[in-house]
Amino acid sequence: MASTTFHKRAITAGIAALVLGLSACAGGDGDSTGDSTGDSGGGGGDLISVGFAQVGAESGWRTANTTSIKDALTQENGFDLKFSDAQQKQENQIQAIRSYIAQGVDYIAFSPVVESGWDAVLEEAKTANIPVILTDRAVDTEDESLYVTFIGSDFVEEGRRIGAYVSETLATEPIKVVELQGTTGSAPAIDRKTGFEEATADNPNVEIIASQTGNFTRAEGKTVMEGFLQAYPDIDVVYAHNDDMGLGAIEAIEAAGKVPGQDIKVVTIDGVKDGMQALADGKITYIVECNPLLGPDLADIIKTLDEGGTVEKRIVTKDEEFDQEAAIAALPDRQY
Ligand code: GYE
Repeated sequence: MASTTFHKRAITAGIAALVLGLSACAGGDGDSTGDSTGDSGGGGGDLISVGFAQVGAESGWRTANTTSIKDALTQENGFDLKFSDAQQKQENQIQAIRSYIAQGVDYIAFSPVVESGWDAVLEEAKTANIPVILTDRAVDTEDESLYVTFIGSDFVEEGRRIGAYVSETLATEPIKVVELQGTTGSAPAIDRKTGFEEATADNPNVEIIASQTGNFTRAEGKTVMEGFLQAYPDIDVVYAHNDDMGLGAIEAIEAAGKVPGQDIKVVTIDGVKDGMQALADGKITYIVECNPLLGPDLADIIKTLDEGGTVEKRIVTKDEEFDQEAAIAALPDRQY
């Protein structure tokens, strides 16, 4: 597949040079990080054009991820990046991908907001000979030829690791756990739930009494937690699928006159600055990291493919985990 890609780009490079020559007088200096409807010209014949369809700006993780992508896929680094924000809506993402196909970009990369429902648009990209790279989140498809590679964390493993911490450290006596799930139907929400349940299944002290989506945002995490606090007076642990929902839950816990970290323990996934600060302050009790800095690897993958090379079908990024002491040590050098 990679060599097909290379040929396609080699051929279109010739055509692009012609088109650029003709359209140069039309101006269009091309905002390389403009939205998907921006002009498709964009700076210079031998740049690799990449359409990136981002999920949204729902969390600190996402903001760090977007910065990483934009910082890596610069013109200086050989890229013409077209970037779009789908505001957590699948239809917006599909529209952005279609627009990248229409513009004839060299590569498409995206982080699918939900797992299912991508086959049709990915078929269109395949027909147009545009390689697709999944970053961060997976798609659920039977046809693996619809994408070149998937780079991102192992979300089931993240759930398992936080579950193991809860089971081994917090559940030495019976505990009641509430779960704040990520976006319904998204890979990280599905997988982090699965991993946590797996790791706590054989400990009868762990009882998950409620589980609801907070859509990965601080505001919704807070609202859902307010409801949980009213319905269940005896919550011991909050398992939030990301830091932002955990931080929203902390606001709700404090507003209810309880002390996070003491009356109710909060454990989360991500490890962004605000989460790590709350861990250092004792308000969050444990964090399993999810590394958002995927930009440099994405740039490498595309360059490799562009030179006719091949890449692994699945590239798993490494994540650490932090308690309070580790968070205090890590914070001064934390990049995001
Ligand atoms: O954990 C969450 C974000 O897909 C791994 O999406 C990502 C998740 C991340 O909104 O904060």
